[in-house]
Amino acid sequence: MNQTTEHIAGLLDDAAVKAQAIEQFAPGSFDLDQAYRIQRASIERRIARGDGTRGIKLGFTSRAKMIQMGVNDLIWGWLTERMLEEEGSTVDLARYIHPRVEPEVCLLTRRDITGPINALEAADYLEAVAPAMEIIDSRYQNFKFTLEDVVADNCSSAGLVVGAWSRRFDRLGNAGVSIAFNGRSVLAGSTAAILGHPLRSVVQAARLVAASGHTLPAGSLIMAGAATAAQELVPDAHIRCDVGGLGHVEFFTGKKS
Ligand code: OOG
Ligand code: MG
Repeated sequence: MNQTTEHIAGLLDDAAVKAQAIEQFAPGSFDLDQAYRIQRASIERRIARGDGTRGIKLGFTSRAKMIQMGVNDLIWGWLTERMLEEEGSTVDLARYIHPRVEPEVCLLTRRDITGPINALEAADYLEAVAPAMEIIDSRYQNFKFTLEDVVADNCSSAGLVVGAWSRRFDRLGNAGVSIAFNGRSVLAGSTAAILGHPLRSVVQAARLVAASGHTLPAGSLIMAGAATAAQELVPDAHIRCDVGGLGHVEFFTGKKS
């Protein structure tokens, strides 16, 4: 691993730890392959501090997200134990730089994923599904990045809140999703926006992880990607996400620090 990969991983990791944004890298500083190596090197730093990988997330699985961020390729990053925020708890916004929330579904695997799988096989690899919210927090100033930048930054992963698990896989497709802040709806859409059907996120996850030379052990989480654009979190609020047929998930934000 060359110096630059480690160096850039260190800058991004520090930014996350200190909750302080850094400047975007100069265009062409690294290509996509190196961006994924930087991403992994930044995760290794978390692991060295006692954190552990818990699964993966997909990004830009919906048009709404691609349009919001001006980026148009599927990306993936790692989820770790310490990113898990407890459902119903109060999230400390001071841990984040400029957090945004996204309505998602989370899938729990029941078999090791060691290579590509197809859409018909996907449900067979799953133990359960839950309504979820992802808290993304770009380590770049003003949430501005190229595809390479955001991949190096572990795809803005910062937190996730997962609701109750069920085996209602039949309810996954075209379910209405919404997020409300203090009872007022701020985002609405459908799980159909996630690659047409969230089970396709499992297919893509398997393909991408296999291509990277990694495997996903049984019991991994897969965040399917946002169904809508992301919304900036505000302090002192009740945040609730409803996913039709799957239930809801909620948390609170703390006072401004
Ligand atoms: C990148 C992460 C995108 C999603 O669900 O599409 C993502 C970002 O927008 O900062 O998590
Ligand atoms: Mg997301």
